[in-house]
Amino acid sequence: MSSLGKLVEINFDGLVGPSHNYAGLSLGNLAATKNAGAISYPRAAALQGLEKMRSNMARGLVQGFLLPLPRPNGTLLEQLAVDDTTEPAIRAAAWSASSMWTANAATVSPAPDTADGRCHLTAANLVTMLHRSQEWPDTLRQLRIAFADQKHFAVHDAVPPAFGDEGAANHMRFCTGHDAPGVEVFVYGRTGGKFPARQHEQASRAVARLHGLDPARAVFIEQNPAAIAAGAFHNDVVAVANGRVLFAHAEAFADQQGAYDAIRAAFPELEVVEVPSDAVSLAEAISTYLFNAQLLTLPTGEMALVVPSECRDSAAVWGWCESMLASNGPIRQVIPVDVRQSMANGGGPACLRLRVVADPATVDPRFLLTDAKADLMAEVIARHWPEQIEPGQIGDPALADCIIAARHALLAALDLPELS
Ligand code: SUG
Repeated sequence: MSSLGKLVEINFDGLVGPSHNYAGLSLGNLAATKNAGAISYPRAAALQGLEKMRSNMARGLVQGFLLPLPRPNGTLLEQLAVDDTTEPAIRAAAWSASSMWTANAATVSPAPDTADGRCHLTAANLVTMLHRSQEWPDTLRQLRIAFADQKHFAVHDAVPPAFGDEGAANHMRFCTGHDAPGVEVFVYGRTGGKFPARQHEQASRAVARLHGLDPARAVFIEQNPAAIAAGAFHNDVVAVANGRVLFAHAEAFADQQGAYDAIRAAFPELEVVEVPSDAVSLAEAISTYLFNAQLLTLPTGEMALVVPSECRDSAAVWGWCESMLASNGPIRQVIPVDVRQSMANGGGPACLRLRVVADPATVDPRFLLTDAKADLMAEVIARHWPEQIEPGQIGDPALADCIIAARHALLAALDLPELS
């Protein structure tokens, strides 16, 4: 067993890349399909994400980040022999900034949960969607730099493509404290509905084995097929966990009571905060992304729910949040944040971050945010990120040059030449 320093949750947010656009590539992701063809604002999008990072850091939390992947992806364009006759969506895949949603970058098992006492990360293959399937080799490269310390981290290749894996978006961890072993819950979908089930049970089981989890502390639960059909393409659209708390919609799981019982059997301290369907319908939960929230333990010990500002615009959702706060439950604050550019592609506050429980001193410091670094990033974004991208510009060589140069400017500013 390695010696464990002070383990804290570090949120690694994906910085929104300069090619951020609305191409409508994700079937089953209602926001993304609805906004297909809209004009995107990459600069505003990146600054919104950075503001979220800054506000969490200002609350005393350790904040990390992962950087945009190289786009347009020349390898993918070549592999698909993209030419003037190719459908726009195929070309757009190679331009996607989807790596911003780092909840899909990997699944993470903190050191106290694993057989060898290291924190394990498995890059997610994301095979269900073309534009996301190109991410994992570059994500892996980045994870291997950020978590290069092999005494404390083990970074695994993605599981084979026969089994779709969408990473931490379908994974929840319960614990009484980060130094104690937790219980890890994997939520998978079954195919057959009108939209793809993106997380395969066998991918989840392989990840649990790769990470050396104790089978008594790993729970596998089926997502409600009705939730997938209603647009919950990942479990984190209808449920989120932190510490002892599971915050979930009443229709999140195929067998709701069975899911609670299975988690409680492995983790008796479980506290469920369930939102009933008559207070917030599945459709309203999905359009506001109430559950795609960051459920954070603040340094004071209080739990706060960082929700998209869309939640405040919904009378049903905001009313429910207010009554929850009045009821004196475990969640003591609800904090709206504006990530509307990401939301329009189906990515809320929780999609934008990968949680890694680790001693910050063991992480490559170039991936940890400071106020000065945030200022520097904001300057690079303001100078280099396109203000807007219209759908017809995807494929434009001048725009491609601008996007490539923008990313390189950021890598230079952050002293990460290995990623160029
Ligand atoms: O994979 N959207 C992403 C959103 C991911 C949200 N992540 C979590 N729930 N954790 C997706 O569907 C849209 C891109 C486009 O259509 O251009 C997109 O990929």
